[in-house]
Amino acid sequence: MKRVILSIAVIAVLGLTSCKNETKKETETTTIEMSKDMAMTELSFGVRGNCGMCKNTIEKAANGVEGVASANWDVDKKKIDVSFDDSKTDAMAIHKAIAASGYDTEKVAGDEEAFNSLPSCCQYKHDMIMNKSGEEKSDDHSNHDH
Ligand SMILES: [Cu+2]
Repeated sequence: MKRVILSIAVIAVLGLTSCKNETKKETETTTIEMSKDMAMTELSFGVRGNCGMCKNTIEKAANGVEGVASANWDVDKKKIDVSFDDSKTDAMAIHKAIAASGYDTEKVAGDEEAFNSLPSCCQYKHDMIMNKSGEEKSDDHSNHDH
């Protein structure tokens, strides 16, 4: 009878131990995921462009920079959202890569030769307002004279 009680006690202890281990593992995984997120720098800045083709060119240029995880250019706001690993690259490298593809950014003017070889529909106006907020866009619309 004592043996039975003892083995039940052993099973109970083992059960508790394995539960504790599982909890610990979960905590560790969460910590690793969090530190990965923290290493990524989010950046938004203005980039001039006209259309979906511009979007492809701009995003391709940004994604071509080593360390860039994602790039999304907004055709309405003339703005790009970039996520990058700041141990591998920096904001200026991304501005320069986009400018080299022919597009103006807030900090670097687009390469003239690359601009001239863009399809004519993509040859945006150099005085175009970039990095517009959503609010400004709706203001523009209400100011139209019909
Ligand atoms: Cu275009």
